[in-house]
Amino acid sequence: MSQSLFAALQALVGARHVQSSEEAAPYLTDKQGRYVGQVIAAVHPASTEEVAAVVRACVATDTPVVVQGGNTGLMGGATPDASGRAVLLLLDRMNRVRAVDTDNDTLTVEAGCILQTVQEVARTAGRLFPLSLGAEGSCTLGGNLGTNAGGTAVLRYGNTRELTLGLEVVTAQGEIWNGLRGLRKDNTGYDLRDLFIGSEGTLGIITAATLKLFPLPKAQVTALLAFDSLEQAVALLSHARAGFGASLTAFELLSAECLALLREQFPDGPRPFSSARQPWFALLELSDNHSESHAREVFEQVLGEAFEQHLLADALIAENLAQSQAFWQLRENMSDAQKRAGRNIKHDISVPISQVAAFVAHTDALLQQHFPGVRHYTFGHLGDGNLHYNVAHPLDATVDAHMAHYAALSRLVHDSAHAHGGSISAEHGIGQRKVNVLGRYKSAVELDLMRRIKQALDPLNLLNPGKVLEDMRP
Ligand code: 2HG
Ligand code: ZN
Repeated sequence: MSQSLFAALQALVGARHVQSSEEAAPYLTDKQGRYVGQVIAAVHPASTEEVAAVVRACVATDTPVVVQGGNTGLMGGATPDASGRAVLLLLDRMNRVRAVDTDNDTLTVEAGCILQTVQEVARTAGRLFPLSLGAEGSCTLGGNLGTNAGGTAVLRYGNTRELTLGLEVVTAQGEIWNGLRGLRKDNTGYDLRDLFIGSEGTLGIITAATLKLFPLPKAQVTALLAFDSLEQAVALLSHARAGFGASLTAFELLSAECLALLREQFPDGPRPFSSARQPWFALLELSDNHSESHAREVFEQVLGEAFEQHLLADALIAENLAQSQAFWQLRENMSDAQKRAGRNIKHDISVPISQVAAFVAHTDALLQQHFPGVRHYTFGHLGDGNLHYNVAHPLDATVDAHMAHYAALSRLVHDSAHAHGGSISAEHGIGQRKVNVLGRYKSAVELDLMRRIKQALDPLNLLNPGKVLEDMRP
């Protein structure tokens, strides 16, 4: 069976574009090195029609289909299981720009485009595509859509879902839905677009999208702020939202522990505030559609008021692009700094911004009580109420001993986020990592609705089985 499917796939996309499990090894381990899969084949179709034909061949042989973008996800959502039954679909050959419409401020691109390329295409057209995240040099638009990626500009522009007007999708039956509409208003029934976005390849294969473009800002001001407490950072955020309005484009948090880790892991990197005593820092960015001088004037006024009202302890304002990039480098290196320091227990929770300080105080204390000595690396998208509440091993324990507590420790963190009105995953999705814990936080009604949607769209349960929801194969 699998031999004839392999040959059928070769006939559909060309023998050069079908790899064996051994040849596809780099795609079969997730970024964290936690999951390792096996496949019948990895297939690289060149067009939507070829994707549809591959899906039909898989349906005919009852073969699961797992789609993968840049393999930068953190939840194992794009890694096939170890059974070797699935076909892995890679859209790297589908990286064409289909249309740029500057009057409509839209861009239509295929799912295999690298995010950075999408940003560059927009820039060349004199526009901004604002989705921005650490992995942008290697993650793909398809992966961003599949996971409803967030990143560092959500505060101003929203998640991938808010940046998308239309989609092209290959269904679980191998049909093509052309929903590439460039409409900002369309009330003609159920919103299929928003259903496919964030479904992690479990409801359909997104092959192209029509994206929203924005004006390129004329000037940006970046500052690194220091705070005496998290409450103070939250109060400053509120002040900055009121003062800057829609010009506030980023508000990213780093704890003092994070800055210390960055200095340790990137000794040649930037070292702002290296002798500061404050426990919390935030990277603030303001984008201005007038001019550099206007941006700085507004910035200084709002920050001046903030100092008067004791809403911050200190501020470093980037004087030029190089300094601004250095501040951003700190933030973007944070995930890698932790990776270099060894495995840790990661979270991407969100809570209402008004609950952030209470959540951190409560959860830090709880973890010290149950897992004394664990080290907290809390950073992330404070402007969205989304924290990477990551926990590293105590210095007197091994990484392995710490990782053995993964489920119990995460449960405390997730329970705490839930109790503070939050979510257990604001950004990284469910993948396979969180499938088993989802039921604890979603009501039976909500889970049942999700299962019924999955059954309606993918009755044979062939699309990325076992991700988001437990594997529903009989
Ligand atoms: C980030 O915001 C990413 O840098 C990764 O979402 C977070 O590595 C992490 O925990
Ligand atoms: Zn993040």
